[in-house]
Amino acid sequence: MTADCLFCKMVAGSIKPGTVYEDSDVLAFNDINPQAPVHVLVIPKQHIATLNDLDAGHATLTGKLIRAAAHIARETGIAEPGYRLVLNCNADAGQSVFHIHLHLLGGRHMRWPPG
Ligand code: DGP
Repeated sequence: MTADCLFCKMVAGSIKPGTVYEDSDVLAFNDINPQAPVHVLVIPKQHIATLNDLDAGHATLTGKLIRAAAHIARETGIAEPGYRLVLNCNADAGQSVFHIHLHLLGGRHMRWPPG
């Protein structure tokens, strides 16, 4: 846990997110500013600031994040016709919270390329 990290406070329970999924390693909650009918953030409970901070020891954890996102997609009914996972890394990608998170977006048609 990092004291000044918003998402660590959600993991610790001092800020209550709209939790949609939780297990021993992963927490998922509704985004405060949804960009699609379903917009869930899937985070590791462990504080990792950016994608650039992942190493080989995080391989199992990153697999759990993706599998949790797929589980939530099924549970929220967006697995078909489809959904998108986004992981922003640093300034040019628009990362604003420096605790890695997958954006799970669905419930509408997605355009490509993203902005
Ligand atoms: P990113 O820009 O990729 O770092 O995404 C950060 C996301 O975090 C953004 O979509 C909005 C969301 N967010 C920021 N503050 C809060 C909050 O207090 N609660 C929730 N549920 N989401 C938040």
